[in-house]
Amino acid sequence: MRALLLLCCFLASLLLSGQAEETDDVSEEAPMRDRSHIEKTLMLSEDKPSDDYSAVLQRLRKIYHASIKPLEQSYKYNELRQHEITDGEITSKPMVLFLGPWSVGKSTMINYLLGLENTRYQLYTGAEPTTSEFTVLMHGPKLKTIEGIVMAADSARSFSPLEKFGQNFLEKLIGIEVPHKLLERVTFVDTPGIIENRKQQERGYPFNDVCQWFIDRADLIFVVFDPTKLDVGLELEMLFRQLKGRESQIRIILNKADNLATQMLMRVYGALFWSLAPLINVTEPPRVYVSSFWPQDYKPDTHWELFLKEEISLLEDLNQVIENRLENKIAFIRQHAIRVRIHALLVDRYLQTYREKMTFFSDGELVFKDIVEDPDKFYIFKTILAKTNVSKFDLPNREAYKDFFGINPISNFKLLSQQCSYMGGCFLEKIERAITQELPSLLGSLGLGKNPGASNCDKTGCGETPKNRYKKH
Ligand SMILES: Nc1nc2c(ncn2[C@@H]2O[C@H](COP(=O)(O)OP(=O)(O)OP(=O)(O)O)[C@@H](O)[C@H]2O)c(=O)[nH]1
Ligand SMILES: [Mg+2]
Repeated sequence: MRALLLLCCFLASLLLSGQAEETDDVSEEAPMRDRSHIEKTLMLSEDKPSDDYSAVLQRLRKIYHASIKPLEQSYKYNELRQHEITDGEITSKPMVLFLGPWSVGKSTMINYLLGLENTRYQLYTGAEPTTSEFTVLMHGPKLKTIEGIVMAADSARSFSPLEKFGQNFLEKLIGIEVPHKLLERVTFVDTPGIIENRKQQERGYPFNDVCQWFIDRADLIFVVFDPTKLDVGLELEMLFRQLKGRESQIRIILNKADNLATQMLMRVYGALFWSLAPLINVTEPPRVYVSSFWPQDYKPDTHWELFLKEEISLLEDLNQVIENRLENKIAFIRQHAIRVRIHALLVDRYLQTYREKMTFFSDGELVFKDIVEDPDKFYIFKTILAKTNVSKFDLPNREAYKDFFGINPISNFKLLSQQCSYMGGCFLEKIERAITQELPSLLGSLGLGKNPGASNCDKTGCGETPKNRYKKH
């Protein structure tokens, strides 16, 4: 069966590569597309000092260390969400992530946006599955490749937490430093394409977990499709499950639209929505860009004006992310702080309940097991909702606390009321001050705090759920 599948794949890639010879390859003579709209939309010729925001980022780092991290560590938040924030992450540039099935043109698109094709910097592309590494394209003074193990060892970079995915994965991680203007403002991440009949374990590392790590941190996520790969299999379904909660960062790209006649394109567009609809659970449909992101000139008998407009819209979208990078970073840290606060309140509530139920003769383990098994019987979550002005949509999954307390016995924790010091104040007060005052006023100091009430939000009552932060075109 397996041999048959492999044979099919081989034949399919032969067929595709045959096609590619006719249509896909960027031959020497193929007329190249004018790139001026890219330079113009991304304002690449303008000299923007890259470190003019560093003062704000330093301030943000300080708030995080002084007001958020103590509570995060004290209640082991990292073991609940596996999300530890490093300094590198606070000061890092916006990340643009490319995901999608194999051979849909992700690497070609990165080459095109950066103008890398036919240079020694270009990413390897081809009609068969080509990219096998998570490739991070960053800015650097000269072309340099950095091994995954080196990237993970360098705590100044935001990639050091990736070490936890193991050595096998680090061999599949590669950094490329390129002296390119756009990379002074963003970091691109190319990923291996999804192959439906490949099992996770065949890759030798937890592919889905790694994807999730990048998804959680990306500022913009391009999910690329091509007209020949619209079917949704288990792997892609899994990917969309992982994208849940990041809907405002997702942009769907129907690439290689230059390959199709208009009528066909309309059908394919409809089919794409039809396949994706069950996977995307939001009221607002995702933004879909239909174009061809490669350097060859648009074919004259296609709707090239539309493709060009779509391309410019996508570039404007990218520009927005660059422009909003500080607001997004502050919003991201604030959202993290809100989650840490809720987690601390919950652990505190579990602990209070445990102490209330304990008598001199009770078996501590049994009493706590009872509470963890059925927290609703003890009104744990309801009390948090009623007393602390937390949105019910922000409450974490109850089941996660069974695992959490499985590895962290309740006796390891102190009550919130005991986490105060004479000089430093209370951990809870500090994080609340960060959420309601310090972070909103840092946002306001950018001159962009459009919400006049932002700095007086009543305890976490405002803006708890992230807004769609990017303008749509
Ligand atoms: N006609 C057309 N072909 C394209 C376009 N973009 C990419 N291609 C071709 O599609 C093939 C696959 O491109 P890649 O960039 O390697 O695709 P990928 O998504 O990175 O693939 P993996 O790394 O295997 O996941 C190459 O032969 C490209 O020349 C496009 O806009 N139009
Ligand atoms: Mg690729």
